[in-house]
Amino acid sequence: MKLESSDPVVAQIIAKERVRQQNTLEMIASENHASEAVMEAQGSVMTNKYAEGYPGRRYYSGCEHYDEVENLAIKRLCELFGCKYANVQPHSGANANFAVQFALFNPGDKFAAIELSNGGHLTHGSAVNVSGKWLTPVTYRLVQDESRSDWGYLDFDSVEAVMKEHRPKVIMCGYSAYPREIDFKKFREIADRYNAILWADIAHIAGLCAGGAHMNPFPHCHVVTSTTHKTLRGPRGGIIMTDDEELSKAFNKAVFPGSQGGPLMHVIAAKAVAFGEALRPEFKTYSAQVVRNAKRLASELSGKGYKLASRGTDNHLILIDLRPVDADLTGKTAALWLEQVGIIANMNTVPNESRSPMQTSGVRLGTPALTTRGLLESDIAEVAGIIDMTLRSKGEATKLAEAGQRVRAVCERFPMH
Ligand code: DSN
Repeated sequence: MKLESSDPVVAQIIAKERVRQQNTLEMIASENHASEAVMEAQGSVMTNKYAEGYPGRRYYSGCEHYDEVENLAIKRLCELFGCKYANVQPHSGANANFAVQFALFNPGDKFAAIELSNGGHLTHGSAVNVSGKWLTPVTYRLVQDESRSDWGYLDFDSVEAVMKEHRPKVIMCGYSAYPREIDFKKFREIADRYNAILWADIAHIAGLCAGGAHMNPFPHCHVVTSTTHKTLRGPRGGIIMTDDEELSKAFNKAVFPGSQGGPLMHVIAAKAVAFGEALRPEFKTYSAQVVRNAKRLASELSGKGYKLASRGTDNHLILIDLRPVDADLTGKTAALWLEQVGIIANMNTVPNESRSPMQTSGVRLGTPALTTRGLLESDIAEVAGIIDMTLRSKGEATKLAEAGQRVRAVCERFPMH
């Protein structure tokens, strides 16, 4: 029986969410709109089966089509990133990272990662995450000196210094709020000098790497983890990739039976669809446009007086420091006003943050979802104008209402498919 007849209450909630997505501009840098084909695979009969184990080595009968779809997902993913081995079973990016840590480390082992306040992720050694509680992160940072032209860029001197002092067995790179290109080759040179494993978490930029709009982590990184639902535009999930056969065996064991049970085979089917989409030429065009749109957003907002982390962007996101425009405006209030007008964004800490992570002085904005809806640079200029109007509104109802009307006009021009 169709959902609408069997459970109209849930059907209505889903219908309302569809309308919300249609009527708002999604600018959370880690979100996107998956295709109908991805959602169809995810909502299919593939949800009905247990398939613990790996293709050809399952614990339950009846897995032939699950083997087929998982092998296809692996093959497409390896082709996409030019690597030899992949595990497509992690339920999320955090699960992928946990499995890699479970495979590589003993409790207490050291690894180098960026300071969380400089754009890292909870799973990269935060004190409240297992990676910070059971392991020993030693941290590098971004260039702090604002008189330098590379202010806000990765500080490779601090990476080298942390390797020299602590000799961790792993260097992690890849970030949640870093607007610049990551030089994986340079990281590898440092890793080689200290005989360390180089691990990139490309959750945010995976789609840009796949589409050629960002340097590919292969062949430079020994291990690469990612989510599949951000710039890669697939279903929510995680992946692990490597060129090293021994490491790949260790990661497979760490995913199952190490840290997960039955894989989400309907999600793996949807991952296969998304990887297939990302292999098409249109995806190259998409990822290049994501970056062009983010660059235009950055230049428009800079031109209106906003301070941006690292003064701009090379990828899909920008980080605005609100303090020079309005010293009293917190990231929390800014995100609230933006939501009121129909622009969905998140508050974020900024370099030299003076407020708590629950208030922040910044807002993070991304262009992956708007680009999926078809917005080009000139449309992004209009969006930047609306953002400016909202952030300078002081919360006045008439100004927010006018900004809201402008958002609705943009939404109507770009229907969600
Ligand atoms: N929550 C994701 C983000 O927004 O960057 C990272 O996991």
